[in-house]
Amino acid sequence: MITQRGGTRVPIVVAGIAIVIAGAALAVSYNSAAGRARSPQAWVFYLVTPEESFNETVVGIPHYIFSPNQITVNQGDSILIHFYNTADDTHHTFTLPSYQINVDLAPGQHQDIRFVATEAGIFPFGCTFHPTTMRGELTVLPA
Ligand SMILES: [Cu+2]
Repeated sequence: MITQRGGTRVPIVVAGIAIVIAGAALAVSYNSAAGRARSPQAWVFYLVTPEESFNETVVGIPHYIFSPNQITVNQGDSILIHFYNTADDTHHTFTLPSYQINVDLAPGQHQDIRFVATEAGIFPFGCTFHPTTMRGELTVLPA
């Protein structure tokens, strides 16, 4: 008798927990879908300046790049970029002319860059010291 009572209660409890979890999952997916459509997002990026493995003296171009080199946000979003010059022997800049941003860092330094993506479009950014290889694009999707 005790085994039967326990046997009937466990499935009911399990079903109840499953319903609560399913309801929470629906609420999360509904809220995130609504958030994407209506409210601005706050983005945080870490931008670093690694070296590619080729010998820049032999190849004849700098071996520095931006990582990442593609940033995509929605119009109206706020952006925080933690920009790190990870080189130990050269300056690097993060230069985004369309948003009037030009940050020059000495080796080993970092700086936070904050702005709001008010204008939609595709905006090139680069390093003024190594424009051949240190380049990327900020894509701001229209609201
Ligand atoms: Cu550079």
